[in-house]
Amino acid sequence: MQRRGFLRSGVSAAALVLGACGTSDDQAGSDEAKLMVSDPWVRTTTGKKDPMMTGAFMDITNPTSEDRVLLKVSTDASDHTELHKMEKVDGTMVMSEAKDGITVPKEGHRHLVSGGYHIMIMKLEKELKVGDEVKITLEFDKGEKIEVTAMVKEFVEEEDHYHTPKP
Ligand SMILES: [Cu+2]
Repeated sequence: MQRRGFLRSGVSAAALVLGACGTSDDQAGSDEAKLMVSDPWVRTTTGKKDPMMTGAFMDITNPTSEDRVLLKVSTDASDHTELHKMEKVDGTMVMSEAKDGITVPKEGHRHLVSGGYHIMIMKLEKELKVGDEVKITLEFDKGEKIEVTAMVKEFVEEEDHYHTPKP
């Protein structure tokens, strides 16, 4: 009963996100610069070779005067996410887990893209169709959590990024 399994895990993920929101102590009126996330989206799994996994992409802006690190991500689409990086090793793009997290440089940006650092959503039990929404919660090194709603989209250039360039 895959479907029932999905419903259960979906509910527990949503509860976790709510719990996280309840503990945040927002300093209203503070002029302290804050991390920002923009343009989040998730690649559709419709018609993909491996519909159990996909990537999430976005831009993270760090206006503060210190490097910050994205340590953990959770979603309401699956309980299984990883932070990944892609690097060129001997001329081939290789994907691996970013075990130390993803650094967002001070007074700078980090673009999460399919050919670089990105978020991997795994063990999906439901198709993510174009137009669906996925709630994503990002956790950073100083404990702040940012929740965003990512739209599911098609990514037509994917082959160019994920596959080894032709010799
Ligand atoms: Cu990946």
